[in-house]
Amino acid sequence: MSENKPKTMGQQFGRRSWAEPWKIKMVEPLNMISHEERQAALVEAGYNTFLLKSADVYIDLLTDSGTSAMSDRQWAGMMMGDEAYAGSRNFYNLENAIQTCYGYKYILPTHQGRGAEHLISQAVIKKGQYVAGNMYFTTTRLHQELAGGIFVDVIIDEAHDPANLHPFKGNIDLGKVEALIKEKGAENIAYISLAGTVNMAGGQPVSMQNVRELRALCDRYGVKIFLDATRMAENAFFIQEREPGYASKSIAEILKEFCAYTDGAWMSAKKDNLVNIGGWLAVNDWPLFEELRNLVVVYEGLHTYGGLAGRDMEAMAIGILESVNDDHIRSRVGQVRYLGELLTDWDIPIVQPVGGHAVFLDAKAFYPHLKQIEFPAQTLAAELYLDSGIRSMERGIASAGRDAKTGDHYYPKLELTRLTIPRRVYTQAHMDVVAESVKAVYDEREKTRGLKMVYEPKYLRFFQARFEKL
Ligand code: PLI
Repeated sequence: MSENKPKTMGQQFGRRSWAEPWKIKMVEPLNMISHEERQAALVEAGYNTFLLKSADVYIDLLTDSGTSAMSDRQWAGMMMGDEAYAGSRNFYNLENAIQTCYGYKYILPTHQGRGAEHLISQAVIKKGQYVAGNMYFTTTRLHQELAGGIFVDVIIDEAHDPANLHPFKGNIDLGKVEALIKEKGAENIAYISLAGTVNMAGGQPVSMQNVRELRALCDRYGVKIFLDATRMAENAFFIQEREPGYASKSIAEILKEFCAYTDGAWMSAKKDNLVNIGGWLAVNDWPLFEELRNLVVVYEGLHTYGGLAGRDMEAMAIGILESVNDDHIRSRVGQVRYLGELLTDWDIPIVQPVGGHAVFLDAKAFYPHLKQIEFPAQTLAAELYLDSGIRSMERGIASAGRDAKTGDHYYPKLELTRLTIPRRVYTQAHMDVVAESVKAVYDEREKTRGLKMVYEPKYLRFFQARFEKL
């Protein structure tokens, strides 16, 4: 092993194998179509993995969003749906689970994460205000911009370097935040948009020390902090593993302590909370809650269902309690890490350290001969599908979109292809198959040509854009 090669977590910390804290009761068949059929499906989908039919996919690593397997308890909870229009008992169970695990006072359900992002952005951002965040997320930034906000990235510089081994690459650079507040004035900062873990950086965590210091800084200037809690349980795992003083604290304790430094949170429950649909919004401030509670009836549904069925809220309430179980999180992150370590052992360039929900292939290093405007990460996702029917997702220039003011492409430093692992769905053998396919595509990398975009929708273009081979 060369000296500069990043050490895997196993090499750094020693290794004892983990196993999933569950066994399988029901299975869903997988099907792999032929190479010729995959080639035709790819052309039909405009080389965009979002436009493939699920039936044409073998192992689906497009996203961890809404793709979890629910537990027997959650399925039983679905049968306990109280489908009343108002005041469903499942809402109160959900409210209780969020208050218990995340610690916020006032809760609203929403149909999914972006429903909550819409409401908080509309309620809190005044036109022309700045929103400072630890790297953008696609839907989050769009809702902030649609509300008139101007997003400013204040993540630490290390986050933009795929090879940097900083243990908390999701951290906020407090110097950048303070400089922004001083330059623009605290009254012109709508809030700090803090995400744990940071999706676009590779599922990288934020440390407790960082949020504690951020709180102190924001208190000095009277600035609010709202948390994107979508993968906060996974973030808590990294704090437990890496931050002094937290090794003997439970995921539940760490999660609650972290949230206590923030003024509220929005959630895509389709990730950490182990459901196929749902989201929520939670704040501690009553006047703000009153405004949000009023807005939710306009866009989502009454404040005790927010666009969800009673059964969905029940599954979510149970999923929240399961999501803070230490053994669950350890095996969940452990599976992602297992895949990352296989690829690291083969010298395949990925974002290091391996994050919480996905392994991110470094497409710039994978295809150094492709310019960024030839969509290396999109190309890699297409090649992987062609090789083995594995579906991944672009997280590079296509996802970054265009500057709303100038209309130019954003050219993000990170040009990544995400192998996102659904929770409790695939086995270790599936991870082996995935790693071998990535290796096969890597071995062919020098022959690979890029793509050009031939259709570009106005909003969140990566979902529906179409490409052709150069
Ligand atoms: O997909 P939604 O609307 O439930 O949630 C939006 C959303 C908000 N924040 C973060 C950090 C996300 O990752 C997120 C959705 N992520 C998707 C769909 C993903 O594939 O990563």
